[in-house]
Amino acid sequence: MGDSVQKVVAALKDADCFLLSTHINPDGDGIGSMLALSWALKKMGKRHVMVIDDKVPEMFSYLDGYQDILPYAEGMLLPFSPRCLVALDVSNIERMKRVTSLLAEGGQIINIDHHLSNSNFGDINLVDIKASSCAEVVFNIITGFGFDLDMSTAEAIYTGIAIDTGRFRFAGTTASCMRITGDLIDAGARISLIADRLFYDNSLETIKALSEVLGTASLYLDGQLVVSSLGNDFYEKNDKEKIDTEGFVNYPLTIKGVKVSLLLQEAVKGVVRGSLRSKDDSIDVNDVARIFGGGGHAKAAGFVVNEERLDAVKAKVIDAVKAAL
Ligand SMILES: [Mn+2]
Repeated sequence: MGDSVQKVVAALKDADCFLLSTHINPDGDGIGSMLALSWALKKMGKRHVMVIDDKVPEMFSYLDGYQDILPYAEGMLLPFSPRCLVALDVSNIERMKRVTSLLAEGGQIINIDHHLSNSNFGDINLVDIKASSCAEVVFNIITGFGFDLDMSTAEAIYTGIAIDTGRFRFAGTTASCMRITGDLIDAGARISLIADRLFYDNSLETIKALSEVLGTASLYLDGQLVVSSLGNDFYEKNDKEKIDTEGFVNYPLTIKGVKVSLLLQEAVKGVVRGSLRSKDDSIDVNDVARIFGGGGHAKAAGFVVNEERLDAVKAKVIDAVKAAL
């Protein structure tokens, strides 16, 4: 776990001029965690900016403060020189890309996360691998400040928890996670609206991509592994910008007898992205992803391989899963 919630609370109270960030390809946990902490810093009168080295996904535009998240731009001017970088849901410092270059020389890094694969890159590291989400860790920090929860903060935290627990299904969905969720609803989080925005807002291209992925599903290793893919030809024939494959890897995992699901995608020619999910305690997909330079959690991990064909990557991952089973 590294440093304690109390230590982070004290460090945040001490410092000023914060730069909040999350990983590239940001998800609801990263965005929600950033916004929740931003509301707390605002209440304390602390100067802060939110910057990510990616586009800000439009699907989170229902969150209050969304419009204040800035995409990184070369030579961008900030209202102050950041003295403290708070990394949220970031397993590895490289995943923030160029955002780190905005931190003033000698500035400190506070690393708040829940990934098993976290490299503890911060000066302060609060990595709670038992937490359902980074948002849950942020909830504990905000509780440490002693504020009442407001609706904006509650919805940001709820978004992170709902996404990272796979709608309250995964192992991280503990009693304490559910109690926190109860507090968020008490604070006014509009859970029905959030569910609509997160899960019932697909494009036609996304549904066609899902059909394509499901059509490729094949079983390996006596039915313990299912592999599906979305090749570069599909991406080239359709509007890439409208395809969101988040969560696709979970569908084949529902097949009876399957322990691991692998989804391979080649959105950019020559760049193969792998997503791994496990529903069996006997196999840790974080270990498998690490072989390919990635990581994540025991039951959900990913990796990116450059300059290799999708079929070649597939054969290698099947071998790695075979060895891990
Ligand atoms: Mn997360």
